Amino acid sequence: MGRRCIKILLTVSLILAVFLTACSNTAKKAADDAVESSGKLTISGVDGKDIELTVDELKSFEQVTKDVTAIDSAGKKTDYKVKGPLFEEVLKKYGKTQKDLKAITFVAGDNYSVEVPEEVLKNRDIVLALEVNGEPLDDRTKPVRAVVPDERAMYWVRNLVKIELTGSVTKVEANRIVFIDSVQNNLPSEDYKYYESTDRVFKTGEILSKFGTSQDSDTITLKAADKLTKNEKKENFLKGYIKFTGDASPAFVSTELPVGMHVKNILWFSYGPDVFFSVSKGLGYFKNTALDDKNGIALKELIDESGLKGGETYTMEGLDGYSAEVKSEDLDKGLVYLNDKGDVSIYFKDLPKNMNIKGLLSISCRTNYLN
Ligand SMILES: Nc1nc2c(c(=O)[nH]1)N[C@H]1C(S)=C(S)[C@@H](COP(=O)(O)O)O[C@H]1N2
Ligand SMILES: [Mo]
Repeated sequence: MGRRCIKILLTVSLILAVFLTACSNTAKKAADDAVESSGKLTISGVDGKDIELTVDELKSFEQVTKDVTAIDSAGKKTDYKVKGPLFEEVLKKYGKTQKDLKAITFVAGDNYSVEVPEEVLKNRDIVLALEVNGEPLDDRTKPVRAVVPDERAMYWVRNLVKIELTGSVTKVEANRIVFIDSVQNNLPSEDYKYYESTDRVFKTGEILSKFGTSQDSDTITLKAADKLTKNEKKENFLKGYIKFTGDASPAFVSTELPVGMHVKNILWFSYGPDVFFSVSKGLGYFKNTALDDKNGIALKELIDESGLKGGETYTMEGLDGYSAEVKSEDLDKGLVYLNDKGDVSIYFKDLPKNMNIKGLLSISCRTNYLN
């Protein structure tokens, strides 16, 4: 073998060595990618079908990069740089736009879920983030993190595995207010460990079945004193309790759902035509109204907040079954307050005393009374 031959052999083995290293790197990278891309995102209800997208498929859409700030319920801010396709781009492929959707629900692998309402879909971008701060998503967060810039972190769902394109949320008109403060002591209650304290709770199913008039809606709407309004699936709501003593009460809590799905400081929640209202929360929410020697919530404000409209007369009912009626033109003479025993009470200025009720259970109106 000549010198020249050895040189060729060396060159060939060098090329081979480089080639082999490259090969094994490619193999390793492919393996990594397989792990990273293992998750799938399902979009359900696309013209009645479910669509499954792998992370690789999501990467084939145009990728956007955004600097975003998350704000949690405590007002804490965190900055991120996120990268991934826009939900709108993905929908476009199936001939849809988020602007036409009434609501969607993000569902995570850890059972967290949240409905994204129409106003958010109309006004905000939704990034299906595949990278945060230049890094692939961690185990708790992959395959996708939903990011909705300028909306609360409640919508920034980690471990996003499904997006349901829910049909229209049929809104039933409210026609009855039931006071949570009045029913809480008339429902079976139990102890509930809430962080450091032990508070009292009743089952959500109890209040709906005992005091609700209709059972056929599949959504509950909750409004908190910080103005957060959210819809929850009945199925999830029934997994929990209303905590009516201690911090943040009334609160929707559940040991079966992630804490992010709890709702603190409930002003009201509605189910079908019934609005379950907290007077104790309302006292801090509305400006104080004074009527003669009493302080509380103007009846008109309470009725407007609850969305009861169009009634000619409103029927007030006490826990003891006593009832009285008030005409709509007299609503501004009424005051709802808690008396010295903590009972929900109603008082009218310059109207017959038999309209004043202690232990007020409900106020209902009949719409289309004349039709
Ligand atoms: N999968 C999943 N995503 C989730 C939650 C959760 O419990 N599970 N909590 C949500 C809520 S309520 C908030 S405030 C933020 C918290 O985001 P962080 O963990 O990045 O601070 O994530 C949201 N996304
Ligand atoms: Mo949260």
